[in-house]
Amino acid sequence: MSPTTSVQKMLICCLGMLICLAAVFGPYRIGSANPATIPVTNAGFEQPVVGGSIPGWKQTYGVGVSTVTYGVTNAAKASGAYSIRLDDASATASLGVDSDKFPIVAGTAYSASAMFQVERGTLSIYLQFFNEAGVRVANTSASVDPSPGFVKGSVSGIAPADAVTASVLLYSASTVQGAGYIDDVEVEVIEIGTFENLGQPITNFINQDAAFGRESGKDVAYTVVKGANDSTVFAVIDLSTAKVVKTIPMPGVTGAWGVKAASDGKIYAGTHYDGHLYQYTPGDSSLVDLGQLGAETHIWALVAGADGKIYAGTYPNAHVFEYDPATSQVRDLGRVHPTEKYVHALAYDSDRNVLYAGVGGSTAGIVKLDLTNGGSREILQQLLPQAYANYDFAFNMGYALGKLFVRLNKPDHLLIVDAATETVEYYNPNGLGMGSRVLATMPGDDHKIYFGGAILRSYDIATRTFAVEFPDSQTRAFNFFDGQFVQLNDPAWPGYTFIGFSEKGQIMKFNKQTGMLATSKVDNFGSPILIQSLHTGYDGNVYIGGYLGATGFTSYRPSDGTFTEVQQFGQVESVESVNGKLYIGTYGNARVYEYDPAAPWTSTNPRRVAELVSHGQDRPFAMVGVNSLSKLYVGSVPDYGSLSGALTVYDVPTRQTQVHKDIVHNQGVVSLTYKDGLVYGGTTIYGGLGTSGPSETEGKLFVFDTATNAKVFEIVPVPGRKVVSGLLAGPDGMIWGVAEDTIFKFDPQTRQIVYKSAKLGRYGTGTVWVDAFLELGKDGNVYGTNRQKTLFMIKPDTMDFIKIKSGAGNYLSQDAFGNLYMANDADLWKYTLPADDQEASLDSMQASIASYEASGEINATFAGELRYRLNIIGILSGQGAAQQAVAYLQDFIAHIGDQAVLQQGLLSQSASDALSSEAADLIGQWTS
Ligand SMILES: [Ca+2]
Repeated sequence: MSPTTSVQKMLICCLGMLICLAAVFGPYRIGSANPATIPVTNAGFEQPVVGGSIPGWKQTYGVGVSTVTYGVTNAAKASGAYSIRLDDASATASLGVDSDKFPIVAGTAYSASAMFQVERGTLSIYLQFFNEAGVRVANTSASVDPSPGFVKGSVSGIAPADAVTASVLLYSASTVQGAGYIDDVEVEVIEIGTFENLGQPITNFINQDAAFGRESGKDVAYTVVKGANDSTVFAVIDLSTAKVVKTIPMPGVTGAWGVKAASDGKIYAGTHYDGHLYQYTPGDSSLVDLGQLGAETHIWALVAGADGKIYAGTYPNAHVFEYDPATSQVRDLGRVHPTEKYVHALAYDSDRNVLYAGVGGSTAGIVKLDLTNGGSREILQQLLPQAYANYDFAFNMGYALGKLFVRLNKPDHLLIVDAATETVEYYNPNGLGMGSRVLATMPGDDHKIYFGGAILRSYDIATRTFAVEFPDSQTRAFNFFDGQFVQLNDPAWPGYTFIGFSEKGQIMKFNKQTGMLATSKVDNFGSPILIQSLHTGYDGNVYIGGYLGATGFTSYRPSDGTFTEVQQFGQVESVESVNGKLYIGTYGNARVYEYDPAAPWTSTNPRRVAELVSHGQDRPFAMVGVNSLSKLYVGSVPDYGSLSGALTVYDVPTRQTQVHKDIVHNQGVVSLTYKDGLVYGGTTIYGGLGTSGPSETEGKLFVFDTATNAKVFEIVPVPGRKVVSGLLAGPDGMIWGVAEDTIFKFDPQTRQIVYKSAKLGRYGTGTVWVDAFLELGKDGNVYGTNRQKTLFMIKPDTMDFIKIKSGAGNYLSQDAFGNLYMANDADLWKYTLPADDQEASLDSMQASIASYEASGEINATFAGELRYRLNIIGILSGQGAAQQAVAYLQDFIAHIGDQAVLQQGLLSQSASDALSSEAADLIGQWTS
């Protein structure tokens, strides 16, 4: 009889016994086995009071105030015969009794706790750190509310670098009148793990605009290459070699959406989020900072005017500015549209000295500014009275040969306006888009305007017809940021050759005479890319997405410490697994891709399986997969100008999506977790960019029933908080989450908030979508990070909050070995938990199963079966049948590693790996 068969038989006959045995084991594991305790003198207040003073303690607050009293008493105690009683009857004075200072080690984490029986107000416990001079250099506190019996109050903190001693302060604040008993003070060392910087997984060439010029006798392109960690540079690229030949650092600059050449050959760059205009004179080794344009934060467009003048379009107040090199003055031409926030595009009509400003954010518009007489008016409404409101932006614009080209957005629809008659010459919503940022013309040809680039097209102004320039209709290059015709002095490229410069440092050359197309990419320079997302896949690899745009997508393999090749892909916001397939959510139209990481990366792997733009969705920040339902749940933030986010249900077998738009009114969905048939969602009050601001004031937690496919409950977990994120099916059966500064717990049974504690910082004024992430650690503690780059740990039994590191990490993911990964800008950090000196045991395995079941990583029925198997193994082991117990444990390992079991989603790969490792450890103990 095989072990499996006999176990199955025993499973049937032992059904009743399971219930009893299962109850014996604790619900989860907490921390390491035996934390080191720091002795505190007279911690239990049992030592006799000498001459009115309590050994080991002295009053430090409220000395001499008659309405505040304290003393050792036998009226109540947590242990022994005595406790200390604090009674603060003053509404203005505070009362504090401090322990003797004890030596500590800088950089070490400590927790201080005591038993409290508070009768009135609140009493607090402080852990205070002191330097060599005895000056308090840090402190952390927690307060305890009234309770009928003794309850534990605790607080934690890491000793600062200059700290040498610490004390425990028992305290009633000046504004409260706390009274009650305190006993059994305890100070423990909290073990902290180790950090390792794994480097910058993604470097790339991120440029958002480009201009052409000549320098040192060569045709060059100019652009600004974005870099994280303050590494953005102005770059000069030799177009013949596609190499960066010069860079100039731009400290404090994030990037530049506008880089254009003026008519005098000077180059200008308009930056964000600082809203500065920079000037470069070809050949110089530095830039001239012309300062911030008014109070604007983003320069979205630049265009050359007459006599070396440059015009800039800005956000968030839709201004146009003029810089005149003759006077070195910036002139504010004012707000060009009363309600729209963006001037996203500019075109200059040199024939009439007119500037066109493409505005939008909410509704597209074109403002015509007469630079001669200062007049201005919106013309898009009269040009397209039926259609203008379908667009949110006049996104790109160019002027050439008497025609104004406009890329309306979205999608990209081309509008051609005859500037002289101000009439529509081309507009067809089923026809062409513009593609390129600007237009190009060829010297000596007054008829053709060139645009696009992915497909290079021309428009003949005489015949009003379009032509595809590439000889082969299947040829694709890329839409250009700037394009020009140049003579290359190379017989292989006769006459004029079109050169286009585009995103990612891509260069195209196309010769009209020969039909030859050549593309290249700048390959000798890259800047570190900000990490935008971190998620662990079913395969145990940590998937890393870069910011901004298709900057890079890679993964880290914890098994061998290597990174996979960086792929150019959309801005990845979320990665999740369903039944052995990865799903990738990308920003821009809220797309979802299915990806098989075991197969090569090709044009069809990843393959797009859903796109939510038609439902007004843009940013799929949250995904949770449910293997047993073969479903992927996607939470998203809406498109420009909208507040209505969505929860989308994607059914894997049928590839159908069901979008629950506005599932929480006028909020976006940024966090999801699953437990027992219910999806829990957290929301942000912030919608897409370009709205007039949130209409709601408080982020919510909602409950979605997967059986009825409907939202069944909604609650504000913490009043006044704008975002609810970091949702986690906690180790105690509660749904944990973070609402700005507050850690909260939601009871799925009673649907009430059962715990709230403000431990983090509040937000500023900016938009916040994704904030916190929580993970259940292998040690049973809950780990978290937030946008403020705090890595923290919470012990579920005491709710002790320990700030492990500040400035460490944003985003959080965990590998199968229990290591945590977080981002610090462009750097990937790994945090290894302190070594667990607890040996594996059947108890520890039972606890692991309970913990994985609580977090949804083991199916409930399957968890029951695994418990059963362990119970039987325990019985065999208890009867001295060690060999049989080992055989059953080996079978246990085979069972949880069975591909069929994993594919059915009965347990996750990481749960399988961890349990296997524990079981192997146990076999090692039993056979040694
Ligand atoms: Ca005592």
